[in-house]
Amino acid sequence: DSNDITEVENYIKANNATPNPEFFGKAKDMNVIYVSMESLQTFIIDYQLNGQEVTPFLNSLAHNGSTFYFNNIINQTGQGKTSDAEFIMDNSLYPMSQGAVYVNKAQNTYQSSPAILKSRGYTSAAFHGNYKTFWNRNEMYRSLGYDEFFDAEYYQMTDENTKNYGLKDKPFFAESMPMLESLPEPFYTKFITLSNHFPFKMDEGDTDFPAAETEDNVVNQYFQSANYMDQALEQFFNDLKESGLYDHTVVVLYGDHYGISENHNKAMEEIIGKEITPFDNAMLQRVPVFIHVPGVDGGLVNKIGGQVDVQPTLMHLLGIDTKDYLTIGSDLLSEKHREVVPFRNGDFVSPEFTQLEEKCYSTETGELIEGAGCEPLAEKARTELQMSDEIVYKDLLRFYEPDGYEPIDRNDYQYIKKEM
Ligand code: GP9
Ligand code: MN
Repeated sequence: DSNDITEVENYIKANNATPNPEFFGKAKDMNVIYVSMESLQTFIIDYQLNGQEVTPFLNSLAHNGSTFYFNNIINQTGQGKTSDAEFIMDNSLYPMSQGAVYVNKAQNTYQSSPAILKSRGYTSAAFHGNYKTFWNRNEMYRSLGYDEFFDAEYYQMTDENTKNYGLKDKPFFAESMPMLESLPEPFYTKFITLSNHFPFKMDEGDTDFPAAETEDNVVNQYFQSANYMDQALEQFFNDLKESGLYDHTVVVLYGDHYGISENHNKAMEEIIGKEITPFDNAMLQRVPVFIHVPGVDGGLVNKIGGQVDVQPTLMHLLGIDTKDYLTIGSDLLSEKHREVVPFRNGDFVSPEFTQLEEKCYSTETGELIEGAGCEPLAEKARTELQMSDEIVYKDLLRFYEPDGYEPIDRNDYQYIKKEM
C-alpha cells in the first residue's frame, strides 16, 4: 500500500546518484538502440585465441573515442535469463529471485524507459528472431509500453537462416534494417540477438573462425559463435552508417548473462591458463557493456557496476534526470555512483570486499579474508535488493505518479502482424 511505497521512495531518493554535468544531456533527443548480446561475457573482449582476436569489432569499439566501455559490470540476472536482462535494462529494477519476472509479473505497472520516453515523443520497438510468446514477451511488452514488436513472424525463418531458438544474427540485423527505418524518430528500440546461445554449435559454412581445442565442445564452439556475432554487429553498425541513423543514435550493447557456466571450468582453466577459484569464477561471469554516443569523448570505465546501472546512465545521457523515477540503479558516469553492487542472490562486489556464498574476499587480490569486512556491505546489498523486490513483488508503481509522466495502459498495446 502507500506506506510501502513511501519507504521505498525515501530509500531510492536518498541514494540517488546526481548526474555528472560533463555528460548530462550529451545524447539529448537522439535515437536509442539497445543490443542484447546473447551469452557474451567480458573475458572475451580483447581475448586472443591462438593469437587471433575473437571479437575484433567489439574490441575496436572498446578502444574507440566515442564509446564508453564498461568492463566491470556484474551480471544480475536470475532464472529469467535473457528476459531478466531485458527487464533490468528497461526498468533498472532487479528481476525475481525465483522464476522470471516476464512470466510472473507481466501485468504489473511499470515506468519503463520506453514509457518514460514516450512522454517525450519517442516511438518504441523490440526486434527478436524468435516467436513473440517466448518468455511471455508479447504480454510483458504491453506493460512496458512497446509500440511495436517485430518477432519471428516478420523474418525469413528458413532452415538456412535459423538454428536452435531462431534466427541467426546476420540475417536478423540485415532484415531488421527496413523495419527500423520505417519507425518515426526519435525511437527507442531493442535488438535481442540469438545465435550465440548455448551450446554454441554453428552450421557449416557460417564460420571460418577456429574452434578452441579443449575436450569440451561447448567451450570450443563458444569462440566461433561469439566471432559470428561480432561480425553481425559490425555489419549492423555499417548498415546504421549507410542509413544515416548512426550520427544521431545512441547504441547500447550489453551481454545478457553468462554463456559458459561453471560446469565448464575445467576447459576454461585451459583457456585462461590458470586454476579458477570461486572468486575467479564470479569475475569471469561479468558481462560487457558498451554505450556509443556520437560526438562524445568516451573511453574505458572500470568502475564496478551492475546491469541495473545502465538505464540511469543512459537516461542521464539523454538529459532525463532519474531522480523523478523509482529506479534502483546508479549512473555509472556519476561521481556519486554507489559502490556496493549486488548479485541477484545477495552476494556482492565492492572496490574493497567481495562476498560470494558467505565467504569474504579481497576484491583486489581475490584472496579469502578473515573477519567482518563484508558484513556491513552485505547489509547494504540486501537492502538494495529488498527495496527493488518491494516494488516488483507488491506492484508498487501502481501508487507512484512521476511528474510529467503519462502512465501506460497495457490495453492500448497488442502485437498483431502488420504488412510491411
Ligand atoms: C529466446 C532467447 C534465448 O527467445 O531470448 O533465451 P535464454 O535461454 O538466453 O533466456
Ligand atoms: Mn540469453
